[in-house]
Amino acid sequence: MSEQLTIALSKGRIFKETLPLLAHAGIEAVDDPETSRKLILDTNHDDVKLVIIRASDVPTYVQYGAADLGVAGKDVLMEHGGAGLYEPLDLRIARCRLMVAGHGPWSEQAQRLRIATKYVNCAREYFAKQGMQVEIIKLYGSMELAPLVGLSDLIVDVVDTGNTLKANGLMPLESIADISSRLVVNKASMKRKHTRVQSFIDQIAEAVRQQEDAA
Ligand code: PRT
Ligand code: MG
Repeated sequence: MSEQLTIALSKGRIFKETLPLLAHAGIEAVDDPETSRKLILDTNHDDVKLVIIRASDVPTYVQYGAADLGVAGKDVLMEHGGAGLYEPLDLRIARCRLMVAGHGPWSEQAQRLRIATKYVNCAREYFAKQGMQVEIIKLYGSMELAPLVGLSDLIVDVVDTGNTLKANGLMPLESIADISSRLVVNKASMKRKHTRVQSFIDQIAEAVRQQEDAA
């Protein structure tokens, strides 16, 4: 008897960097999500499917059991809050930092500082810990634009090379967290499909170790 395993992934860097880890567990995608319009990808195993969704939707699919497992950035997981999820493994891929950025160091001012971000929960918590009263402005992308057009004083976003900040005349100011992608597992799947899920986790863990050793 073989149980179905559904794994949620996002296109782009997470898919690209997860593929070699899946290959180590003997799983290969039949279609390429960058060219296919399919949202459910078959693999070389009849009982393993990949669902391709927005990065920020991965925790939700796994939380509700629509996928047994998923790969999501720690930034996305911190923002989601992690309810209903186990996070058994740091995949050490898609690494970056969650940062505060702006034109320059901020100073106390009469009005509350305005922060543009898609990470509203992370930003609120960070500035509260600093004892700063701020106004959070929710955006869905291109946060770097906000300070340039006077929408906000600062942004909270993930930064890798910093080139995007630089190209827009911004600088990194404070680091909130080091980010990498994590394997997440639905809590009910972990119980009901324990042997299958645990052996998948073990194989991916071994792949991560091998990749680290090779680096
Ligand atoms: O694109 P979409 O809105 O669908 O979702 P997404 O942007 O969340 O997905 P995706 O695939 O871009 O990112 C998935 C995950 O990759 C994120 O949740 C992070 O955990 C991780 N990651 C690693 C990054 C980066 N590096 C990164 N550089 N996510 C986004 N970026 C952005 C960055 O914000 C900047 O705008 O890429 C741009 C280039 O970065 P620099 O600093 O190298 O110039
Ligand atoms: Mg993106």
